Amino acid sequence: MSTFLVTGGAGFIGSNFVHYVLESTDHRVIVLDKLTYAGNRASLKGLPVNRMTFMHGDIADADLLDELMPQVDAVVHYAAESHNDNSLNDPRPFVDTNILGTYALIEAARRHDVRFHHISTDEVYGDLELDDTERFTETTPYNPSSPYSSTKAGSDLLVRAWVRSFGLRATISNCSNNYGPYQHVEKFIPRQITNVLDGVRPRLYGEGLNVRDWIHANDHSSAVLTILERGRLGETYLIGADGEHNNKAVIESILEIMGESAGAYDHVVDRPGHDLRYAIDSTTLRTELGWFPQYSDFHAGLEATVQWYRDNEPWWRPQKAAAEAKYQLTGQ
Ligand code: NAD
Ligand code: TDX
Repeated sequence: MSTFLVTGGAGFIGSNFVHYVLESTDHRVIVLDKLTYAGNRASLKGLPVNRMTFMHGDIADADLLDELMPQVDAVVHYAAESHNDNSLNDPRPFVDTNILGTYALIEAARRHDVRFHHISTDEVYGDLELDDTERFTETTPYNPSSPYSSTKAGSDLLVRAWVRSFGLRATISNCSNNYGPYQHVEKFIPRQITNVLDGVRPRLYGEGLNVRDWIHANDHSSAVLTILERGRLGETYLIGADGEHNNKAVIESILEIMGESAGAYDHVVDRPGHDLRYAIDSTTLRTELGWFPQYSDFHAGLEATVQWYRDNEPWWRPQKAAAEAKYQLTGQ
């Protein structure tokens, strides 16, 4: 039995990981979360209090980290500013949390010799052409496009340097786009589902031909746990579930699932610098560590996600107006 320090455990993917670990193992979890606009304690409701402790705080707080590190066997670092559109409007918090926050954490992990797993994104590799058969691999050169993805790339490079220079016992994973319960309504899929629930037409950026490689958050969690259990120190693993779909097709599926006509959406102004296509080759993780995704039917996963947002309006409603007010400023 181990104790994990899960940073950002009140956010979308972090909270899914906490649920997954507490349900499928006997490990304990300490969540460290600053509760920014994206953090929500309600995402951790109902979890066993004897195995999960919540600590409200900033990953950049070195004194707090010195208190927490002796209590844990590993850090699983999800905390980040995570939304590309926000990073275009105000990049500063991205530099603070994603770069300086990660720096504070790896320094603390080094001081206390604690195993570290860094959660990152496929966006560090930039984008692929729509008609390209290539996918990202562990050796694809870094080429981030947005303030968000460049700060994630910077944090990955810090972790790699701490491994090489200081022997930090670390692994890194770069995952594709996640969907599932507890995702903030600013993000593409929950935004469109909750718009339809509110009688508002979904909003597609540009022509909507951009492709994302969707993976259910539970599959991301099982992959991270596999890397914590069997990953080779110093390695980077790509996590993906072969779920490429363009945005237009995703909106049409949501509309179909929710009983609306396929064309009942609006095109809005495109995202500046909008990455065209992401696609992950996760062969290393599958062949070396024996991981496989369980949620291979994207349409069924989308149906379950629509149902989750139907059933959990008290969870998302408090965030909806503020998220839409931000989009109004950019006409999106
Ligand atoms: P999210 O925005 O839903 O959650 C982020 C969490 O981090 C929130 O609970 C927030 O309160 C917390 N946080 C932010 N700054 C903090 C700080 N300084 N100190 C402590 N806590 C802080 O994000 P998410 O979508 O769950 O993403 C989690 C991680 O996974 C990020 O590192 C992101 O880059 C990565 N990732 C996300 C995706 C995706 O599709 N969403 C895909 C690949 C990788
Ligand atoms: O209203 C919208 N309409 C639209 O067409 C929104 C919010 C988005 N989009 C498009 C932009 C993207 O092509 O949908 C796609 C997905 O958008 P986001 O949910 O903002 O995700 P993305 O920018 O792809 O980044 C996500 O995946 C990688 C996460 O937010 C990142 O944290 C992760 O690293």
